[in-house]
Amino acid sequence: MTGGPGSARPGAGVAAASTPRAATGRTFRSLVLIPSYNSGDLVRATVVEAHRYWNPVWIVVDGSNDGSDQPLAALAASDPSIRVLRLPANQGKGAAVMHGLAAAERDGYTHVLVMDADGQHPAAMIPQFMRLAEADPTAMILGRPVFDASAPALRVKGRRVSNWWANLETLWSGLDDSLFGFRVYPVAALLAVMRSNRWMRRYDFDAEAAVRLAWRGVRPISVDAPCRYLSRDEGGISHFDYVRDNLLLSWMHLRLMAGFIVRLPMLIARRLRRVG
Ligand SMILES: Nc1nc2c(ncn2[C@@H]2O[C@H](COP(=O)(O)OP(=O)(O)OP(=O)(O)O)[C@@H](O)[C@H]2O)c(=O)[nH]1
Ligand SMILES: [Mg+2]
Repeated sequence: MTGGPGSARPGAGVAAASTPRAATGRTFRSLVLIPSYNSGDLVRATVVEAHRYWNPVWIVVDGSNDGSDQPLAALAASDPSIRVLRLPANQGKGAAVMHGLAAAERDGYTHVLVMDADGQHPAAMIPQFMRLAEADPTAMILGRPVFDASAPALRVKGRRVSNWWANLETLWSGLDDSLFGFRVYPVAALLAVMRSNRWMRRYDFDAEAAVRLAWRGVRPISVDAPCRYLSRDEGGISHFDYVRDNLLLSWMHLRLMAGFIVRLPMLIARRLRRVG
């Protein structure tokens, strides 16, 4: 495996040996990709924490104008396994991930673990997720969020609606959570899906990626992963806008339902093959 566990000492990660995979014929190479838009102080801490467990770690600064990219530049200057990519203007989470994916593809990476910049995701689980991806490089490894009391009830309930639709759209093929952003994706498959349509560039990325990859036959493997909501005092920051982003998600499910209807015979046939 190229790309490898960090050494639990920031900035001192070690790269493990390459592992050729029979399943894909390609060497499994993975990195951690963190899209960041105005993430405040948390993004630096998130990168340092992720780098304790993996290298390389790449950050896509999505047109941030809050100065949060400055400490990242310093980190990257001191450690070649940390890399900062920049978009000149804000383009949305999906567009930021896609920018990082294209660069990862150019550098020969087969898998990326995407995680949020805002300290909500469990960096300590990165090695486990990477191991699962390496064991089945054709699958996607999806975090199944385990919320604590810090999670706003409205958000927890709201995601059940999106999850229900995503499960219908994939004929209950195993997407436990459609929205959680802590995941390992096969790079080539996700880029193919994203290049085939002009959606998935903003907050509609996570759910649409899971559904479209499942349609493509990428098997979801779901793993429980804790998700924290940090308080304002802790620097907690969210760009989720209830009206704008719920409208975006509703439009997304509308077009995914259209895609679902077209694919229904294929999904039923696939289901029957699995049962038979
Ligand atoms: N919302 C948003 N996030 C972006 C954008 N570009 C990059 N991101 C990153 O995408 C990740 C998710 O953004 P959040 O606003 O926290 O969305 P979320 O985690 O689903 O929402 P919460 O559950 O409220 O935290 C963070 O790492 C952001 O920095 C963007 O244009 N909008
Ligand atoms: Mg968040």
